Amino acid sequence: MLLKSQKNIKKSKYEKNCYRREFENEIYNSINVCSANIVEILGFIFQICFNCCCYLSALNNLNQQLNMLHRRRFLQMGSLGAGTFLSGKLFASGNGAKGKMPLVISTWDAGINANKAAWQVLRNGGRALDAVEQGVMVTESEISCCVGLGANPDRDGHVTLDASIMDEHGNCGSVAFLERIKHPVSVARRVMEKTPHVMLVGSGAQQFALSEGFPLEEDKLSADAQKAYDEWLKKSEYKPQINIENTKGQNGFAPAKFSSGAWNHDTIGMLAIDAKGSLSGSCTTSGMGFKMRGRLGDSPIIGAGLYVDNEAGAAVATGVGEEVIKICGTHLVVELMRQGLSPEDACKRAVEKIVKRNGAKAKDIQVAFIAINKKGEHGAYCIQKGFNFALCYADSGSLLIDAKHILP
Ligand code: SD4
Repeated sequence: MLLKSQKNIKKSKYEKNCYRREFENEIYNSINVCSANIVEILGFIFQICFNCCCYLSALNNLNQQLNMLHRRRFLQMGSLGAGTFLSGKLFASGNGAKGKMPLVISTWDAGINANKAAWQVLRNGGRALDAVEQGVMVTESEISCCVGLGANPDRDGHVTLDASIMDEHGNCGSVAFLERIKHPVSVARRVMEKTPHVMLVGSGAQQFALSEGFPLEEDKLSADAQKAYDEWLKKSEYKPQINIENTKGQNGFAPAKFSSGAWNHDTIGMLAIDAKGSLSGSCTTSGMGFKMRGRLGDSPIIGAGLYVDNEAGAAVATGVGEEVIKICGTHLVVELMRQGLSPEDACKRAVEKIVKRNGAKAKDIQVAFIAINKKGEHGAYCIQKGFNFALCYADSGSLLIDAKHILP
């Protein structure tokens, strides 16, 4: 009996051991199955993540390619003259947040008076072309001033005048080396409107002016100009003055100020955009004071001293004309605006080009550009400190603004 029960006990121990081993095996197996599944699941998740990354990077690439395509198309449109598209779009936005229409800007402080006359035309819905002609005529009429017959003569003692004008249709006219005619800008307009030509010079320009009814003025220097010329003759030093303000009235090649108190600048350039969004520009000058007889600067040369393209913008230059001619300055500014640069950036690029090609000599040169684009935004830039321009877009009058400069 005892033996039997002992056997039973043994058997049950044995069975228990068997059960335990079986149970352990099962657990072990299920752990194996589980871990295999976990590895499989992780692999699956990894695969999904990998696919997502590939998909996102492909999307990103596609996006970049689309952007580049869009940008290339934009630049092409600018340079190929699809300015029509640009201007249409911009003009449709009318008086944008930054741009103003109508608006007039002109070079130097003499621009304040000139802008008044131009503004009268613009505020009454007049054409920008009439505004830029009538505006600078005011400066041409001032006797103690920088432009027109009251200005400084050439080194032989004769006042010779250059002027140009350009309208919204790309028509242009200019006169150069014109003597004894009070309003060269109006003669330039007649060349544009009444002849098949763009430019008339010297006695031919004078003959044309007389045939158009412009009176022949006296061959006499203004009191200020006579005084300055007598002074200049003492040394007869031929050294063009770059920036009259920088002389502080001393040791200047030409007197810094006229007896009227006006600064002795010898050019006015004016740009306007009218209520219809049409652009025009004008430029009139006696050229550099005490220049060589027969010398022409940039002012009568279309694309140098003045350029207007109604699809892109308008620009006018002042300063050492020779430097402006060498880079076709105002044409460059307008083309840069067509490519999307702001008027200020376009003017800056053009003066940078002059500075770059002159190297160390640039410190002796002053050139400034002013510009407006189709939105009525304006801008200016000059090589060195001292250039300012007058801006008018309201009855309250003009603001005189110092332009930014490249050199200190
Ligand atoms: C010229 N650009 O005859 C003119 C001079 C000028 O202010 O602008 N003076 O070269």
